[in-house]
Order: sequence, then structure tokens, then C-alpha cells
Amino acid sequence: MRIDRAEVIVTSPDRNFVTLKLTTDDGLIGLGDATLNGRELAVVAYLHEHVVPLLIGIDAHKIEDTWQFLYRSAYWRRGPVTMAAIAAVDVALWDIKAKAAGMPLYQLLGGASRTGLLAYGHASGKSTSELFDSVRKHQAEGYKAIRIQTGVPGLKSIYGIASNATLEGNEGKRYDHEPAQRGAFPAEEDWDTRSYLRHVPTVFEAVRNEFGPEIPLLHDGHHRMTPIQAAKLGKSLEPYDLFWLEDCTPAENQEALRLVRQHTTTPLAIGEVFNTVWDYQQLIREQLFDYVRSAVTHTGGISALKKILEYAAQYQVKSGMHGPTDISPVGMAAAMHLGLAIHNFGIQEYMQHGEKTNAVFSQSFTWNDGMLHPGNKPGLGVELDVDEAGRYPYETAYLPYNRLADGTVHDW
Ligand code: EZ4
Ligand code: CO
Repeated sequence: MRIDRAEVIVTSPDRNFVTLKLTTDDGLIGLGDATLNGRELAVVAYLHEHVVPLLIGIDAHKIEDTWQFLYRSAYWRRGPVTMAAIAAVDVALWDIKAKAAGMPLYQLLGGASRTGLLAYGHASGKSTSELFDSVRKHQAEGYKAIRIQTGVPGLKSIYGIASNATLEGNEGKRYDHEPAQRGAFPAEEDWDTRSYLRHVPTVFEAVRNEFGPEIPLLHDGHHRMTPIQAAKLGKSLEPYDLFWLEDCTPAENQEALRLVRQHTTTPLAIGEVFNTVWDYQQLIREQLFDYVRSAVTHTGGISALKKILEYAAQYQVKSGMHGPTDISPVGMAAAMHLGLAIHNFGIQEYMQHGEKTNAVFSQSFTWNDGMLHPGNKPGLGVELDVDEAGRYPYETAYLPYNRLADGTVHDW
């Protein structure tokens, strides 16, 4: 069973997606997600110019060998572009192997360790009443765990407040490119850490008073705090019993979490911008956090993320895979198969793709009573309609960036 064809498909139904499609000489098709939000075309070029030509003729059964070949033969290791490209190949090969075996992929990863995956969605609002409406809407959709993001008085625009998310009638386009925005230049947002630190605990208090103590609540700090600021936030949120506080400090500095950890029992999640196990080495070994945020798509695929999660399991660190809409349905399916199989599953982020995306990618996963399941079709359970994909050409879109009141660029 050899790779006969390798195609890179770029489509923008509700947002940009990059998909690798491998076809074997006996006609099996494997899909892999290579979407890197705001830098999509860099991965397209990496795949087109430097990976696709190497894949033709290789034995499609050799997943580990192909992974090691792509990683080591490049010489230049790691990095989001390289690892997204390798991830796409890895996932496509797993898809092919599972189809060849006639099994859903999770069976090849060890079989199901649970009946379904607890998932969380994103509630947000500029004001508390808008936020409450958004929480209720998510509960009505079945969500049993909810991320809370809020506007901050004095700040015009802020991460995590979906521009259309709470508006009636906008369901079809509510995650149109979110949080990236169409345009040739990144949108500018404003930031003030002191206002944020003052405001967020009052919002969590209001949410707990309104919705009770049981519902798991999450919050994303999106890399904006210093360690001591993050420690202060973690401490002030302790009464509200968060499931996790995510990316409280910039993720490049693993040591930052040591200080945060010394001050607070609020569980910590980090890693959506990481791309290899080396980004986690100290964090896992020193038990400085609780949830691995990596997506299959950005971490070298199922083979590599499974190894990271097995390492994490030895230290009671669990999965909390990244699942925004910029992970394609192919990437989400890979996450669900892996999450179902591993022992140390924690929670899965699940925003919902729009109707156009679902028409391009037909999917077999189920969403029942707050739980995801990847379904039981052979392989990943996702098919790509290439003609439908062709109706939506790439659109330039970037993630926003932040400036402080005095004009200084800040982490976004
Ligand atoms: O900013 O997916 O937890 N989720 C997040 C996301 C990320 C985007 C980046 O592409 O932080 O909203
Ligand atoms: Co995040």
C-alpha cells in the first residue's frame, strides 16, 4: 500500500483551512489537518515544496518511520509550520491505516477508555447580562462545561468576546474567522492588566451566584500576565472553583508557572502554541500545570501528541486539547479519537463549525448531552468534498494584536 497522490487543499468556507489529502495505490484516502491560523499559506508552501514530493511511493503503513524521517531529515526541528505539516501527514496516514483495518481510528490507538468526551464551549459577553445569556444558550445546546470570557470596563475590544456569538439569527456565521478577522493587517485591540485583574473575579462571583457551584467553569488569560499577576488572579479566583485557568503567562517561559504554582491552587492549563514535547519537558516533570492544551494539528499529529500525553500521565497531568474553529473538522476528529483512547483524558474544547464548513467536511462524530464521540466509521470518519471546497478560495485573515494605552505592543 503506497502513497500514489498527495494534494494540499485550501478552502475558506467559514474560515481558512488547509487539508492534506493522501491517496494510496489501492484507492484509500487519508486526510490530515494542517491549518495554522493566520499563517496558513506558510504551511501550504512547506507541504507543497518540501513534503509532498517526498511522500510519493512511500509505504503508507509506515507511520512512525515517516514521522521520524520528516522530523529528522529536515534537520531544522520543531516550530509551528514544520510541526503542522508533519501532523497533517501523520493524521492522514492514521486515517488510511484505520480504513485499511476497517476500524474507527480509536480502536488502533488502544480502544475506547470511556463512552464519550466531556466538552466545553465558549460563553462570552461584554456585559454580565450578555454573558449570562450566552451561558444559558450554551446550556441549552447541551454544554456541561463552559469557558467564561468577559468584557472589561474601559477596554474597547478584548480577546474571547465573539463579535456575533450571542446575536440571534447569526448562528450560521457566528464563528466566521473568529478570532481572526478578514483583512490585510491584524486588527488592533487594547489591553490593561490592572483593570482586567480587578474585574474578572467579580464576573466569576456573579456567574457562580447565578448558575450555582456545580458547572465546571474555565477561563483563558491568553498569555497576558506576568507570573506575579497570574498568581494574584489564580488566588482571587479560588473561591469560584475553576476547572482551569489557561495560558495565564506567555507560554515560551516554562519557569513562569513555578511562581504561579507556589501561590495558587487554581488548576492551570497551557500549551496551545507549543509544538513538541520539549516545550512541556519542565512543566510536566515539575508538575507545574494540570492540562495539556496542544491540538493534534499543531503538535506533529496523533503519534507525537500521544507520546506527550503518555509522559504527562505519569505525573497526573491530563489532556485539554485545543478545539477552536481554526482546528478543521479533520483535526477535531483526530482529537476525538485520541481523547477517547488515552487514559488521562481531561476535557475537549469544542466550538462548533458553521454550516458551510460542515458541507465541505462531512463528519461522523456525535454530540449528545454535552459529550462528544468520534463515531464508528472506519478511519477518522471525515470526508472532504473537493468540489464544495473549491467554491471557497483562501481569504487573507489575521489574528488581532494588542497595544497598551501608551501604544506599547502587548501579548495577545
Ligand atoms: O486564540 O484559536 O483557547 N483558545 C484560544 C483560541 C486561540 C485561537 C488561535 O488561533 O486561545 O481562541
Ligand atoms: Co486559549
